[in-house]
Amino acid sequence: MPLFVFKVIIIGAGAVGKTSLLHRFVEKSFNFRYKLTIGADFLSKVIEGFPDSDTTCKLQIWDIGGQERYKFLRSSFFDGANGALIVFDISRWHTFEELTEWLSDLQEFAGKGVPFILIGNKLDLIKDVYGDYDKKEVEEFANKENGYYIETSAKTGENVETAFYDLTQKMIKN
Ligand code: G3D
Ligand code: MG
Repeated sequence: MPLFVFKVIIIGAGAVGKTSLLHRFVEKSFNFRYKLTIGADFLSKVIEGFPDSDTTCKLQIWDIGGQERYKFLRSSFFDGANGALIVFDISRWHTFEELTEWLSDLQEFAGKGVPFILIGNKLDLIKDVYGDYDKKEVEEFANKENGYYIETSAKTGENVETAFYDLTQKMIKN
C-alpha cells in the first residue's frame, strides 16, 4: 500500500486564477468566499487509487496568495516543494512573460529538477483572445524547460483534474 505525501505549490502572477484552480480541484467549485488570499495558505487533497489501485497520494497544495510581490518571503514558500503548477492567464499575455522569473525562483529555491506543469488558465475566455496568445511558443517554452503545457479553466473545470493528476504522476516518477 504505497503512500506518497507531496508538497505542491501554485505560482504565477496576480489574478491569473491560482486560488480558483486550487478551490476547483479540492472543493469542485468556482465561487468561494475568500478570493483574495492573504499570505500563504494550503489545502490538502487525498487521491486514492492513483496511479494504480493500491497507491494513495496526499497532496498538500500551497497557494502563494499575496506573496507575489514579496520576493523575500518566497524562499520559505518554495522550500521542500515536490512539484509546482506555474500559471499564467491566456487572456493577459504579459502574465506569460513573467513566467521565466517564476521558473528561476522555483529552480533556485526548490531545486533544479523539480517537476512542474505549465498552465494557461481562463481557457473559457479564449474566444475573447486576439493577437498575442501563441500556444506554440508556450509549448516550446515548456518543453525546453522539461515541463509541459496544459490549458485549463477554473471556471468550467476543464482540464483542472488532469493538470493536478499529471503533476502527481511526474512527482511519483521523480
Ligand atoms: P490568483 O489567485 O491567481 O490571484 P484568483 O487569482 O483565483 O483570485 O482569480 C482572479 C480572477 O480571475 C477572479 O475574478 C476569478 O474569478 C477569475 N478567474 C479565475 N480563473 C478563471 C477562469 O478559468 N476563467 C475565468 N473567466 N475567470 C477566472 P474576480 O472578478 O473575482 O477578480
Ligand atoms: Mg490568490
